[in-house]
Amino acid sequence: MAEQLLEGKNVLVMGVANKRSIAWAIAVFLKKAGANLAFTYQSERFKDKVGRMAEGLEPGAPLFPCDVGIDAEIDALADALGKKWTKLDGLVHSLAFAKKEELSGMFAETSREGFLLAQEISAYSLVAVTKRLYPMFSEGGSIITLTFLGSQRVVPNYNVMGVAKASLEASVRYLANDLGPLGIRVNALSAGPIRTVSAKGVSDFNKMLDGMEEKNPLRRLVPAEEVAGSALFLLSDLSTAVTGNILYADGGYHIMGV
Ligand code: NAD
Ligand code: IMJ
Repeated sequence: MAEQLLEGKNVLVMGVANKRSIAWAIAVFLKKAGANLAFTYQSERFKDKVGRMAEGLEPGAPLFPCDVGIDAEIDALADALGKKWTKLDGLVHSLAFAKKEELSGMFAETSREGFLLAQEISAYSLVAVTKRLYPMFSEGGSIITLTFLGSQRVVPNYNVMGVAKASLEASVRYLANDLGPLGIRVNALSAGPIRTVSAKGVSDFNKMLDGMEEKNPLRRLVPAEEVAGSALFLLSDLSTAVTGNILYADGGYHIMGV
């Protein structure tokens, strides 16, 4: 059944760095559902690795560089993708960045530069990429981004990223309103903590994972492969009535009080 869900659909996946990336787990799932995939990578440093992974999953899959901090690279991505595909049906935005020094200690110590950088890469990038790519969604489609509960609640050390994710989630609502008339849906998927490069080195991460597992209604953490199931739902025609939503794929953790 899931084999047919994305048959004939073209989906661009942004944010694969390695096999642990949430974007990668999503790509693997989308492929199983029959999607045609294209990938972007952040910089030369990731080119060979992401290229090999993409080639293994889908031989000949289009692959483009795109540092979302550089408008010219987003323009070049849109041009290059337009030459490969005549239409786009799905976009996975799975990337974020803040300076490491802003992700511990007091949020009150956040620098102006660090605040703006987190906003630029982690929130504005969704707007920037959508702005260039929505004209390619000629038959409508679905855009998803990845977010985290730290946007709504204070999560220790998440700091400037929490504020950037709040901005990202609000951007999802404004984009959903703009693009709804074109049949393009925009949603965010709020994942629980997952051990990826982006979670590496987070102070007390292991302690936090233990605490969250105990408190979680499902009494377990949710791996990227399960988040991918919700991504498939949001990208497929099963969710044609869903837009502007924040879907929690966190085992229910977000409902808990104490
Ligand atoms: P990851 O490190 O594998 O992915 C982050 C990606 O962001 C990388 O591919 C990196 O190349 C990309 N990136 C950073 N700066 C960029 C730039 N300037 N231009 C282009 N790409 C850039 O980690 P992940 O955990 O898979 O993170 C993916 C998304 O999931 C992020 O938005 C993150 O906030 C979100 N998320 C992660 C968790 C978690 O616990 N790991 C939980 C909820 C949400
Ligand atoms: C990140 C920092 C602090 C607490 C955190 C996280 N918790 C979780 C994460 C509790 C789950 C991971 N997460 C949800 C993210 O969105 C991570 C974003 C991120 C991570 C890094 C680490 C390396 C770096 N910059 C980063 N920028 C963004 O230099």
